[in-house]
Amino acid sequence: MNKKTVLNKDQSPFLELFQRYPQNPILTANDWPYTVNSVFNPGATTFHNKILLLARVEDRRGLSHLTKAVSKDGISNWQIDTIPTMEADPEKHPEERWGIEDSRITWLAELNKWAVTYVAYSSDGPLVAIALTDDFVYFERLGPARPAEDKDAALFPRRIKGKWGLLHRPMVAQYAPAAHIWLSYSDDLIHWDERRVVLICRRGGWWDNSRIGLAAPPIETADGWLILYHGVRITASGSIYRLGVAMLDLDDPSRVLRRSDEWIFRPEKSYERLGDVADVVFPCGWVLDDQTGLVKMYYGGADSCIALATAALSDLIQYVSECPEAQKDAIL
Ligand code: BMA
Repeated sequence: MNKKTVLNKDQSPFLELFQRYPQNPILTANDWPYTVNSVFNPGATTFHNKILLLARVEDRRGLSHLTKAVSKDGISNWQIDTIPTMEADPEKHPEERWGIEDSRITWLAELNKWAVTYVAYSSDGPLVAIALTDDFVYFERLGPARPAEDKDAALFPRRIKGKWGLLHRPMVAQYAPAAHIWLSYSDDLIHWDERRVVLICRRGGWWDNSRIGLAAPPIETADGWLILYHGVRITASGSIYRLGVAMLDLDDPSRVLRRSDEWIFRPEKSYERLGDVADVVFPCGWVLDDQTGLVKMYYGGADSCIALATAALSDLIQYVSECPEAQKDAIL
């Protein structure tokens, strides 16, 4: 356990960094302007001084698309597109045969555009695709960045040593059944190489022992790149998706400086424990308010709804700075 932790006195005797919005969930299928099965796992960003979510919407066939919801306070009065914002286009992009899922949004100041990394569900399995947009109406698809099977990807907001960096989670036969977080670099956001492993699943009884994946895009801090990731443990009654944090070196993000031993957020509430897939908290976006220093984390609950939890960035940084140095090569 960390020496110092942040106590959420109002909610539980446990040590909590993130505080749930009491009226969670903030968005469900019932809020949608058209008929859907579920809404969950949204990417998130700031857009014209509002919070924009790009929700994963699963239709009643079981296939997903992305639809945006915009709100001034990021909590209520969501304006939701009345038709899908970004739909799979399997004719032009065969890799999107079975839909598009789980967006992560990064503002790229150099291009004056947002990059949306998303999962294209191809007939070979899920793969990582990237699109650029400046209005969240038209999306310029750059095509697959990584072949199947690969997902949980987000870009760093700026070039590192002249190259774009992408964190992602390939399934690599050599390391099966575990799945780790990797880093690839590109000059042009289209051709990706120099892949290297960054964060590994821990073995044995750990909470993140079977699969891990990046949750939200990295946040740049003076101490390094702060990342949030989900970790899966498979149990006799199914998988549990929980969250951890790590700090990566600013100049070489394949170097993990610190990593939480303990999970920092887990399914507890009924909307996280019960749904289409039980016991899942799955963030794809967090938004930092520069004025208040608060991070709003948007996450899917049990693959069925969208919920919100907030933490002070300074608390997250302090917490991770007291975490152990990462044992990168423990498994490989
Ligand atoms: C992962 C992704 C997520 C989903 C989670 C739990 O593999 O497919 O979209 O929320 O499983 O079902």
